[in-house]
Amino acid sequence: MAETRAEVAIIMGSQSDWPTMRHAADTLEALGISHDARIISAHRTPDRLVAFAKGARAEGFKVIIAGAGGAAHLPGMAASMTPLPVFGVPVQSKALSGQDSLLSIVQMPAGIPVGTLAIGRSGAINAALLAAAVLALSDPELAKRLDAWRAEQSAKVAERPQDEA
Ligand code: RP5
Repeated sequence: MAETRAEVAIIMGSQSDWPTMRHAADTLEALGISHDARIISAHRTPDRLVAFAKGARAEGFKVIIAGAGGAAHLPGMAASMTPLPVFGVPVQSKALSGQDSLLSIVQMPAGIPVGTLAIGRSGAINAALLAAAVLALSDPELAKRLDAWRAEQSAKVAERPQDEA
């Protein structure tokens, strides 16, 4: 497998996950972290999953963010086939509001970890920030950008609430 320039892989089970997972991509973009987003379904494209997960380290990825909804096997199955850290994002499902996704992703048996984030947009953003924190351990310039991102976030919070316009 050819080496990619991207440090973070964002994988998701369906096109329908993109409105959620694009928040991870946007956050990585804001931090100047290279990333590559792909649709890989544990159920519909299992061969694609095996090829990706087994080759992810050789491709040059350092962290994988995996989002899925419903019977969300994608993060766990990916983690079972790669030594890279995998952060799972439970996508909010229509039927059960993402509680199915959350429980599917978070309840990994001992031995194969998936770092599980919150359901939906918050989880997608935080997965990117967690990926950034991991990469920043060996990238001082990224560490500075991450500090600046957090400082900017703090600066945006007003001290007192205001009436809505
Ligand atoms: C999962 O099934 C995907 O991650 C998605 O969240 C969910 C529904 O997929 P679609 O039916 O919208 O393609 O595999």
